Amino acid sequence: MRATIEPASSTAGRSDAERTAAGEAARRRTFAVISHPDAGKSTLTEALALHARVIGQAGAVHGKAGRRGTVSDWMEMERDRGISITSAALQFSYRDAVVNLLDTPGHADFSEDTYRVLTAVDAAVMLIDAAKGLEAQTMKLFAVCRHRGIPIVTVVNKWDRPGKDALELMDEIAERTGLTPTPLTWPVGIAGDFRGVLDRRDGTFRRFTRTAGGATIAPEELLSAADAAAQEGANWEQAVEESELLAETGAEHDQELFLSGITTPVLFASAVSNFGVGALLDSLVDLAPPPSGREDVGGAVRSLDEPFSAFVFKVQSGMDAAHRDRLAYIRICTGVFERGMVVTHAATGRPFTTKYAQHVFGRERESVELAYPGDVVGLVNANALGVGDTLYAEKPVTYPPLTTFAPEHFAVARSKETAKHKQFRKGIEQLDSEGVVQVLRSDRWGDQAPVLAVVGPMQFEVASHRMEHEFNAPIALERLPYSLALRTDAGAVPQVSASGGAEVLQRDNGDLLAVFTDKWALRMLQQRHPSLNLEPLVAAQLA
Ligand SMILES: Nc1nc2c(ncn2[C@@H]2O[C@H](COP(=O)(O)OP(=O)(O)OP(=O)(O)O)[C@@H](O)[C@H]2O)c(=O)[nH]1
Ligand SMILES: [Mg+2]
Repeated sequence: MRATIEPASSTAGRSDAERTAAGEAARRRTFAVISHPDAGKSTLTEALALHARVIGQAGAVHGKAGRRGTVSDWMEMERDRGISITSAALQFSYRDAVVNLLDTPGHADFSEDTYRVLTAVDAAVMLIDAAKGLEAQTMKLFAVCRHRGIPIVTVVNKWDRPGKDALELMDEIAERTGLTPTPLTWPVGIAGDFRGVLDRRDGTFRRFTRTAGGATIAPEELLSAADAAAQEGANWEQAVEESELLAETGAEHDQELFLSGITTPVLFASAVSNFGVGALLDSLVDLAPPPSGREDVGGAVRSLDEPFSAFVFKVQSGMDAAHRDRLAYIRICTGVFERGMVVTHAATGRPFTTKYAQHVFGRERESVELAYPGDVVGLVNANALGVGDTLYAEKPVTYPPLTTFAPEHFAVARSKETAKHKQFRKGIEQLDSEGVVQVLRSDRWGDQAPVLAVVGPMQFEVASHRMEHEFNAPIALERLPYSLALRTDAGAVPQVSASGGAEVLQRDNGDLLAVFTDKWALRMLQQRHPSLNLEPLVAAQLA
């Protein structure tokens, strides 16, 4: 079954006077769903969309018989493997709010994509697998959110499966992240026997009912504490006792502490059965911060009511064989966006006409006429726009550029079929501009054999797959032994090139990268030539 997407009508029921940028921003909630691979982000994204009635039926990632793929994992490779390779955006209305939700890939190899998404959101939903607790990639993402001042709502997912003890999980969060968990809901029934949740805000019991395959909204019954005690007995008693224990340790929600990144509200859920999803959506609307003004490169804040401004956090093409176009995803920072408006591309000073603007989710597209701060909009055929670029109307502004991660894997790419030279060139150029891979060149390898540089080797697979299926130019990759890249300048080229286990490669924009097999090759060169200009890049794990 195909999903029917009904994007939020962002101005429904409002008078013109109320439709100011600041007024509309106040009801926007823009957040990313992040975690270690496989914790259930795409499944939760789907469940949230289902709950907001944006789609009629939830799918599973591995299109099980009778259930289609999740809406956000649209790429063929994603469906085959059941993982997310690239982020996806979804907008919907819920209560009086407009929610912009970004599902991100969990795999470390695609962490640059996740990182870019985190520059475009105001809050994050961190998923923890109830059985696994805090995993490596989750810890890194916690650190990124902390560094960027992004408040985190934590969801303990997969409570329908046997897993850890709920109190132990709270200890783990506190000890390993330094954030104080302040559960909003508390599970009734141990992991594997999920009866419902105790709503700690009013003491009621939200009992869940299983639906066939979890494909539709799970009905919730609201029971008073007395009824819950009578019907659930020991399970309820235990939840109440644990909740009281938490209260004694001060684990209560405090909005200020949450927004300043000291505490994290926690909810329990089973995304695949649609349990606890309604409470999460309500909490996000009630607690997640709306957009606020954004700092420009100089540190000055442009406020929400100033003229339109936005920045590109993602570029993607080939999303659909039927739409072979290039999309630049912008996050609107200030002002009102109207489709067709002519804005300025800060990097070049050139005008850019926003003729085709869309909300994109999976394979569904819907034209956007008006958008406000916090909204994510896909600009079609935005060939001039690159990741990190600023767009503005009237009053100039440039937002800080996005960090490029240091590549750690390198391979020479060659066309398998020499006759497909043109397609090869076009495809490589496209992958470079999207940031799927970084493309480097040097005299040593020649123009026909660019070097692809990536953070994680799965990016090579995506590049090969897309070169073959999208650009019709299959490639052969020859791995190079380098693992370390530093920025350098022309003055250092002779010394680096003459040194063992090293060479200099160039990006299309002229940037020079010195690459080394390992830190010893680098140290040897530095010992011999201490004054060479070699600047470290941001390491993926430190971003
Ligand atoms: N039992 C159970 N399984 C779940 C739940 N949520 C998701 N899953 C399953 O876990 C697997 C991974 O789910 P995804 O939603 O693809 O996970 P993800 O976090 O998006 O994974 P990546 O995008 O690759 O990082 C799938 O097989 C889901 O069906 C849950 O609440 N309970
Ligand atoms: Mg996913």
